[in-house]
Amino acid sequence: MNRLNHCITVVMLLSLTMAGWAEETTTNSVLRLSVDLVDGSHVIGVPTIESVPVQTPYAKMTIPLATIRSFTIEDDHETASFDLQNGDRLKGVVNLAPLELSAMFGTIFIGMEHVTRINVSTDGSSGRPILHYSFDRDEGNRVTDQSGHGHDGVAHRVGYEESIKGKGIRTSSSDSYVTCASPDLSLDGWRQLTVATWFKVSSYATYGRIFNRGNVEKGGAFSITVGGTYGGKPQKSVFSVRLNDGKSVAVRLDRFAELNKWYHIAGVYDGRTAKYYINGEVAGTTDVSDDARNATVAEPPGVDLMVGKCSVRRSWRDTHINGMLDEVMIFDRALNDTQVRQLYSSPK
Ligand SMILES: [Ca+2]
Repeated sequence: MNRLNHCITVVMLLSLTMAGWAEETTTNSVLRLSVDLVDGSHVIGVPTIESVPVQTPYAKMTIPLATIRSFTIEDDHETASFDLQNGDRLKGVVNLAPLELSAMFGTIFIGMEHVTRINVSTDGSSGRPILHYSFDRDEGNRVTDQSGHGHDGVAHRVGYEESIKGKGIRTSSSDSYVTCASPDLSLDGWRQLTVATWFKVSSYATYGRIFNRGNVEKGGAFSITVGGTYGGKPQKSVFSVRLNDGKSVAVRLDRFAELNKWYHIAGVYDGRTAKYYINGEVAGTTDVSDDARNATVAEPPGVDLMVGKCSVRRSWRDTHINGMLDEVMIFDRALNDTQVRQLYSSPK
């Protein structure tokens, strides 16, 4: 926080030209900015501005914040690349006064020369999952989606036990897992993605695969594994996302999970980078190749979400995670570091 205070103090002494902050937006939603700073700090707050003036080589325009997904400030502190909600990408020069934000610790001003990236989110959508299985109640074959989006799952021979948060499910064989059928949950058009869960491994199976959108036979959109054992050797822990146009991105870590210990993991894809989080901290990142930036997540037809295993083939006996899972969540947005940390640190 000292570094942040120092940064903010310095910024408040700066006087940059104020330009074009007064334009109207078309929404009444409260927008929040998540601001990444050059020194590694991160601040979330409600801005006083409602739009950003941008000079491109071909036009001068004013972009409402509500239409922006995120923008990145380049090293010259003037040029910004915008990713818009409709998939458009724009690049131009921004001429901004210090950004005024109502943050948790009061009003602050941040000069753009200290900013590397800004994510825009709408109150009420950011940080809320589009699928949430809390597993707090044994409902037989049914798993009610607690997100309110109706993406209920089907439980296959799972056991319900006391967990790190209420109850969770035990998946102790290849026959115990949870599915959510396509097209109930469609990833079509998604440009960002977050998956998160608590897990505990009782013994290492071959794959240790927790989420699989699709399966190993048909392919799929994404998967996250915690690393199993194959041929006596520990397997990597991998978060991978398949993108349209045949692209993909994957983060590979050494197997980290000790037996009988709870971990929180999250996989985040934001159109530029894939990140694998362990217990609220980034454990590994992989950048998307330039030609695949902002590609949508692949959505092969007719594949289900599988939680706890990765194959529909009964002959594959060891494709599950042998242990427990809890608080399974999927978001159609890329959560930022703070939001992932909150998932990990929220009350047990
Ligand atoms: Ca639970």
